[in-house]
Amino acid sequence: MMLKKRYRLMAATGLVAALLLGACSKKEEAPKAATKAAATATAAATKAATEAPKATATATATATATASATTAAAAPVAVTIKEFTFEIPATVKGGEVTFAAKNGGAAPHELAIIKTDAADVKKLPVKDGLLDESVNKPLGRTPQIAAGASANLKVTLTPGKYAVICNVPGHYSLGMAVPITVN
Ligand SMILES: [Cu+2]
Repeated sequence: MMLKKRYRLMAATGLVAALLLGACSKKEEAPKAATKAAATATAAATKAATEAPKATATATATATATASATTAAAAPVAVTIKEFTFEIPATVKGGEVTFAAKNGGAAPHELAIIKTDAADVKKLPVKDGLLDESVNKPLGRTPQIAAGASANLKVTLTPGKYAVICNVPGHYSLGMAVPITVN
């Protein structure tokens, strides 16, 4: 809005200057200089008028893009992984969810999510030192994340109860599971 106003003002000023200079040239009979000045002012006014819609269009496009990005995806859910737990919000909003996981621990970890109504998500069936994924199949998981590194996991979650777990051998048995609720 401000840009548009400024350009309009500039265009108007240019036109007025051109008209005044044009008028003066007749009175004072200095046609060449006045005509040249008028031409320059007119050109400036035309340029300003041409550029004004462009500036407005760009501003509008940026605003639209920002608005759709906001409605398309919720902000990522920040997760910090530690030995042997996850710092994660207890509830997240359903739909397309992005977990932005940072490994703040010393060992490699992963973030996997399973659907479970279990009262204690640390006591799910285990097999060979792992959470038994034939019983609780992850809906999604990050690759293994090195200490200090980050990874995102994008999953579509319907409302209900879930658990975020790490199934690097031995980690689940060390209690690496945290319940979360999706609203
Ligand atoms: Cu782990």
